[in-house]
Amino acid sequence: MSNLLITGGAGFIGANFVRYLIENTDHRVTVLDKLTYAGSRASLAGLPGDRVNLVVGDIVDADVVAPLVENADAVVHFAAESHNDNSLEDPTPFLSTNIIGTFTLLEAVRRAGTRFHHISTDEVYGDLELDDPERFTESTPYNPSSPYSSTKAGSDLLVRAWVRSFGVQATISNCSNNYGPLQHVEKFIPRQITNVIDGVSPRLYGQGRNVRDWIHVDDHSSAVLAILERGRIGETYLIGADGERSNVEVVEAILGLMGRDAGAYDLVTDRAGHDLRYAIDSSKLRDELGWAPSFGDFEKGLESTIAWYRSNEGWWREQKHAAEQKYALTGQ
Ligand code: NAD
Ligand code: TDX
Repeated sequence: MSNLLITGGAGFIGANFVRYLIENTDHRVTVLDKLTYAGSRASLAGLPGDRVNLVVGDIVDADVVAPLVENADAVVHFAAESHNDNSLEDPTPFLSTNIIGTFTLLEAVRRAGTRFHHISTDEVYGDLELDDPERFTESTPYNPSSPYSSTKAGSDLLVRAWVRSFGVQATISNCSNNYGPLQHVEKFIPRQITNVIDGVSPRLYGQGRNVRDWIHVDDHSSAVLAILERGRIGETYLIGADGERSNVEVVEAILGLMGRDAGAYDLVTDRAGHDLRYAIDSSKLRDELGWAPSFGDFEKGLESTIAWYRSNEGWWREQKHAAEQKYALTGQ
């Protein structure tokens, strides 16, 4: 049994990863999370107290980070400011958490000699044309578009440099868009599901033709565990499940599954610098580590996600109001 330090473990993907670890391994977990607007204790509710411990703290704070890293066998680093729209309104916390926070963790794992896995995004590669036959691979040049994705790109480059210059034992994964339970309602899929529950029309940016490559969050978790256990140090692995859909297709699917007219959505102001299309070629992960996704059917995954939001209004109701107030300011 190992002790894992999971940063950002009270957020969407981190909390799902902690749940995945508890169900599928015998590891013990310490979560380090600042509990920003995006993190909540409720996302860790019901987990066994003898295996999961939450430390509320900031990854930028070296005094908090150092002892936790020293007591861990490995660190999996999810903590980030994660929402593109927020990064357009105020990039400041993105620079602090995503860049300085990652730097602080890297310095701690360098001193302690601890294994490190860095969670990143396909957005570091910029975007693709709708008809481009190529998809992103590990050798696609970095070309981020937003304050969010540029800070994630910067954090990836820090990890690569700490591996090369200091011999830090790190791996990196860049994943496509996740969906599933416990995702903040500021994000596309839960925003539209909770809008429909509230009798409000889904909101599509621009013409809704942008394409995202959707993966169920549990498939992201199984891929991260595979890389942590069997990935080669210094390597980057792209994680994706061949789930490309245009935003309008996703909204039509949500409306259909929730018993509404497929055309019952509104087109609203587009996102500044809006990336057109992301698409992942995950051959390296599949061929080298034998990973494969379990959620082959996007519509089924969407159906269970809708069911989760219907049954867990207590988890999202408070954040819904605050998120919609923010969107109202930008007409979105
Ligand atoms: P999220 O916003 O839901 O959760 C982020 C968590 O980090 C929250 O619990 C928050 O409280 C915590 N946090 C923020 N700043 C912190 C700080 N300074 N110190 C400690 N904790 C802090 O994000 P998410 O969607 O779960 O994303 C997790 C990671 O996965 C991020 O690194 C993101 O870049 C990456 N990623 C996300 C997606 C996606 O589709 N959501 C896809 C690929 C990669
Ligand atoms: O109301 C909306 N209407 C809409 O059309 C919202 C919130 C979004 N959109 C569009 C913008 C994107 O094309 O939907 C798509 C998905 O939007 P987000 O959920 O904001 O995700 P995205 O910007 O693609 O980034 C996500 O995936 C990569 C995560 O938020 C990032 O953390 C991750 O790195």
